[in-house]
Amino acid sequence: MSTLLKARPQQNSLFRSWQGPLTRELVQAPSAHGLGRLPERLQPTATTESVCGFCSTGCSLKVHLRDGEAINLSADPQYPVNRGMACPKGWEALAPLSAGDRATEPLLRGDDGRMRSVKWNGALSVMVDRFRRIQERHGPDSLAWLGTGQIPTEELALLGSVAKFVLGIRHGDGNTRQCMATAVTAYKESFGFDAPPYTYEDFEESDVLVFFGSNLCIAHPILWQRVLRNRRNPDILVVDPRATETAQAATRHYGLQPKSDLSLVYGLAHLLLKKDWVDHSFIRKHTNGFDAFAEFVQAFHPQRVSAETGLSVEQLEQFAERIGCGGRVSFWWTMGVNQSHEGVRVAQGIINLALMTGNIGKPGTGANSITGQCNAMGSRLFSNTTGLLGGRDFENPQHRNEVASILNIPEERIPDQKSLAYDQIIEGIQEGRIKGLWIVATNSAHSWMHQNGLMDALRQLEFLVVQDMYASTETAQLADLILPAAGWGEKEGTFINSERRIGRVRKVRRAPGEALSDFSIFQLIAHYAGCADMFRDWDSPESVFEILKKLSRGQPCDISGIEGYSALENQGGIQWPCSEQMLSDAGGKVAAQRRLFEDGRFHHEDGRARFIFEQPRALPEACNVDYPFTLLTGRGTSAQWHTQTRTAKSDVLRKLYPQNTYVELHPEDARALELDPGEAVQVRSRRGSVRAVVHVTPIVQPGQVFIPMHYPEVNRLTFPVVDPYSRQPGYKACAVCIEKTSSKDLS
Ligand SMILES: Nc1nc2c(c(=O)[nH]1)N[C@H]1C(S)=C(S)[C@@H](COP(=O)(O)OP(=O)(O)OC[C@H]3O[C@@H](n4cnc5c(=O)[nH]c(N)nc54)[C@H](O)[C@@H]3O)O[C@H]1N2
Ligand SMILES: Nc1nc2c(c(=O)[nH]1)N[C@H]1C(S)=C(S)[C@@H](COP(=O)(O)OP(=O)(O)OC[C@H]3O[C@@H](n4cnc5c(=O)[nH]c(N)nc54)[C@H](O)[C@@H]3O)O[C@H]1N2
Ligand code: SF4
Ligand SMILES: [Mo]
Repeated sequence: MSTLLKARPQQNSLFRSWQGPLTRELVQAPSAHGLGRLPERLQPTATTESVCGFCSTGCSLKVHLRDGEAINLSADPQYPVNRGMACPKGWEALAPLSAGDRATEPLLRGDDGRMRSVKWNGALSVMVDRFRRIQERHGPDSLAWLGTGQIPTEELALLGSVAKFVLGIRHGDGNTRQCMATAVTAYKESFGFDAPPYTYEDFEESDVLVFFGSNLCIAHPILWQRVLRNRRNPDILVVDPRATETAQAATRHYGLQPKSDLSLVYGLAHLLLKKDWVDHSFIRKHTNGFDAFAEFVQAFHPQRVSAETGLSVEQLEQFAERIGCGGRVSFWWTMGVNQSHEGVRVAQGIINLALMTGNIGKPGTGANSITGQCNAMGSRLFSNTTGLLGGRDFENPQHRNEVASILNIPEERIPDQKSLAYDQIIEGIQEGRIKGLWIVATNSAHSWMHQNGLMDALRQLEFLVVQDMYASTETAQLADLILPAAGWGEKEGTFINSERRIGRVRKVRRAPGEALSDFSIFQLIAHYAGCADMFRDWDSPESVFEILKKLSRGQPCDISGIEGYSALENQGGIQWPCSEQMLSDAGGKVAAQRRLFEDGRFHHEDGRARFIFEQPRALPEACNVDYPFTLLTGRGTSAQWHTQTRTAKSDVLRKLYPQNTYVELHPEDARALELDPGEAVQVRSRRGSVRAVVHVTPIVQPGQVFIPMHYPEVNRLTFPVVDPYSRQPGYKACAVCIEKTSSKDLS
């Protein structure tokens, strides 16, 4: 292995980001930062385990209880995912539960515009009644809901079933659209099912790990720790326009131009073919469409790709060599790929690289999309939004028939068309077709693109219901009815993590005031809608888990072999699939780490994976003289979670990130604009403007700027574009300008 490739990255202090050195320290010595400390008089009397409710890593936390209530927690040393580690958010997971702005009673907006507390029966009768009247006046499709990937699977399935089968709301989508829709579509088309193939052990088993648009150190710090445990002295290649913490820790950083990934992956395929670093036998036996793909990439010669990506021909050749000669190669991607106007094709381009080199179904390999939210995968399979329960299709009559007979409901209750996607729901509101909206566990008014457009749409609604832990979120403030929900730690269920591992989530605290679990709220809504009977068997999360097992039987995500919650608790979570057949073949216990496609059989009817490709398209909003910078957005620190409704409530976490909105700007650009670090600027796009403090750093390239998504104004700037196949927003590139403001330093 060439020593050049193994060279450590530059250790330039200017590269230090806010978050950098903290991450490692926090994982290894959290108490030095005040995490996990407990006064002696408060020693616990019992301990239980629960999977963390922030990111999709799915770490298990040991929750220490006194008189049945959680008083503290620590990282679980036994769990196969995190092995005794947790990031700052995990250590502080209990803090947000005690926040002063928790929603503790239902609140209803009166005619005078003021919110007043109401009893649950009043709140839910009003909700059902208002929704019914809207449907009577404007037709059945005048309602919609927006859900989440952050509540247990049992709750998601109940929400999707009550909404579609009881309330007759056909259009439901979730914040997973903002996050995973691209990976879902890419996998379905390429593999025949939404099936991320890896197990976390692959981080430790690879010789070459390639990360596309993934800032693992910040967004999945414990997965990064798994990479660090790799004993094969791996090459770590990071493809990201920014020199992120992850890029700095890598052996190679490919700082490409934003949204030039498609050209890059085709250029790599071109070079692999030219050198014949290709697994012809795997391609012949297990794939379709390779010849057309090989023909297509002929046009992506290195000079062209160099011009389009900004990477040199030598860099491209080196990159291809690492893939072609590196041994076990695993490809990983996250939001730098998914959130793009052509994300599906980029993801499939990455899948093509894995297929053509035979890097799939073996240890240390795979085309691996890393999920984001704690239960994004549960939402993908069981939320009954885009897909019918259990990874099925609403448009497939046989699938509708199966679900109707498993659930014992009339088949006509199951819509025979797909739901509108998130952006189409918002468009429906703007065009006056959708009049009532129910938002559950997502903060759209902060997180959706082109915020000013979204706010106008939400204000146009006749009735907006927001079901959240907090009454103070940007979205809740616009609601006509707020339903107070219990949060993580206050309810039971399961999450599915990035490696398809189903893990237990437990109630370790009582919810404040009259707040109820989302599960209870959905049950009550079915009751007030007069359909409680239909859900008689859905009387607890554990009984819903049994229903999910039935719904999954025979599907690629078959979990019918999991004996129940106790099996999940005793075995450190269990990955899907785990069918009855697999269980009996394995003598009663399946292996703790399993990857998919070991037999080379994919989920298309002919068992083959497909090579899918398309010409790259131009950036939807290019820079010009008026808007000369490309704005990138994403995660800021390992201590901040999304719209900050939870993480901002922890005193410890608040110390770990800058309080004011900041924009990262390259030193050359700062010089040209005569800006000093810490100065205040306006960042302006064609849609809005944000005041921010300048952070001068070569982490960003000249001509590019970065603002973390955690600050409430960032989406005033973003450009409303979606990938045409996945309808996932392209949050990660729009044109902005930077203007000096006369106001004082904000820092
Ligand atoms: N601390 C923390 N952790 C989180 C979250 C959080 O809010 N806070 N959220 C969770 C969720 S839901 C998700 S989805 C994940 C997201 O995890 P990541 O996707 O890793 O995080 P991001 O910072 O959104 O984006 C990753 C990188 O994409 C890069 N990028 C931008 N444009 C391009 C491009 O055109 N090409 C390439 N190759 N890269 C590009 C950005 O510079 C950024 O460094 O994180 C999860 N983990
Ligand atoms: N510019 C830009 N925008 C982005 C992104 C980006 O990279 N750049 N990333 C996108 C991505 S990947 C994602 S996933 C989204 C995330 O966007 P959101 O989903 O809007 O972000 P969260 O802050 O996680 O919102 C979750 C909401 O649910 C509430 N909540 C938490 N737990 C519970 C519960 O158990 N029950 C109920 N009822 N409520 C609960 C929280 O208080 C919060 O209001 O943001 C997207 N937006
Ligand atoms: S890495 Fe993710 S799952 Fe693990 S403790 Fe941190 S937020 Fe929780
Ligand atoms: Mo996400």
